[in-house]
Amino acid sequence: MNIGIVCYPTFGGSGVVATELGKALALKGHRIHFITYSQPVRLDFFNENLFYHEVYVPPYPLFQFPPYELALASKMVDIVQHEKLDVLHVHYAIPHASAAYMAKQILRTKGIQIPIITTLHGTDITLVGKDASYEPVVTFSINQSDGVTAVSADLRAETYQYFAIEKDIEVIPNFINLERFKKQNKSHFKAAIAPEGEKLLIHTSNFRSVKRVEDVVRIFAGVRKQIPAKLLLVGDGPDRPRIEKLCRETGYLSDIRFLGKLEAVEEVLSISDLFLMPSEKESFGLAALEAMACEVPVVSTNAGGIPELNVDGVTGTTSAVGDVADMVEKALFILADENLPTFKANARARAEEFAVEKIVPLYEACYQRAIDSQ
Ligand code: GMT
Repeated sequence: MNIGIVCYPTFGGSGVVATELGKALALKGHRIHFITYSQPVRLDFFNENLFYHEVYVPPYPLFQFPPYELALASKMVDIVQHEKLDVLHVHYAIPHASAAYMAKQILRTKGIQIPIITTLHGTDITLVGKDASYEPVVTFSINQSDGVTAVSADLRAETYQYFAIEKDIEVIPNFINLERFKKQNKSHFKAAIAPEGEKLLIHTSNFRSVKRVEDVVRIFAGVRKQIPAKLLLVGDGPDRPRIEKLCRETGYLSDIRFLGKLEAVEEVLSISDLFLMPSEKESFGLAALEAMACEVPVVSTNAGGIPELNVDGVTGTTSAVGDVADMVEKALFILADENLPTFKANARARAEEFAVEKIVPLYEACYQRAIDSQ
């Protein structure tokens, strides 16, 4: 198939899923055309089936808000027409689904039919999309899509709850490349960070309030009071200054390291013992899946779709949002020497259920159904 993929190219989970999907499809022989405003971060290797088309928004003094959606729709029209695409797959409803709808209508006037698949990733529904400023457009463009997928059953349920959706929404979970995300031997790194054999806790995110990074620090402080431990914080974002202040206040600053936006996150995951995900909302929790693939169990909340990944008492534990005391207690239980090996093995086994090879065919089938129904 000749497939157009529209996504946010930055570090966010939706962009990572979209890019990894495109790479996996290209390796299976499909021709993949990425359409976005800058090179996707994970589009990091050459393959004869991968193409990248940059959306340029010409500046003009009149535009307080440059009309990206229009430039994107125009680019989609151009690429569908000239690269002879069979299907357009847009990731994250806002503004990609409505831009795709406009492109589809323009192409129809030229006698070209193009099916649109929209994948809902989470905040496009749970935070941003249901805001009255966007809701009518989000509802309309989801209903106008030829196929709709959501990354968890919880996100599908929430979409039906908050929007008047007439379409079937198929659940296709996040997936993982188990070749890249596996436990690597990084014992020299572990010896440098935890020379006394301290337990290593880790959190990766974009440091936005929905991630509740303060709770990460509080959970760590609770664990650190009981046992020798270190905390690795990967990523960056708007809450970082507040988090640094809180780290100082705990008195454990010397046991906490901010590693920034590491690309090879699998290397630090490989030396970690426990992943912390105390999110307020999380449609799936791709970061937790990456950790689990590297044999790192997860202490998380039971928010959104997280329990569809992290099985309470098996691959880690789940707690109510904000219940730091419970998460401390459960972290200490998992980290106990007699429990940790079982949790680690279970985490990897669960991650294997989300292998890229198992999930990508679900998207291929979804494309084929949409193409056949035109
Ligand atoms: O987690 C984020 O804030 C980024 C966000 C995105 O859309 O880029 O991630 C969402 O999509 C990921 C991929 O499908 C999911 O694994 C994340 O759980 C989801 N984040 C939230 O729902 C907060």
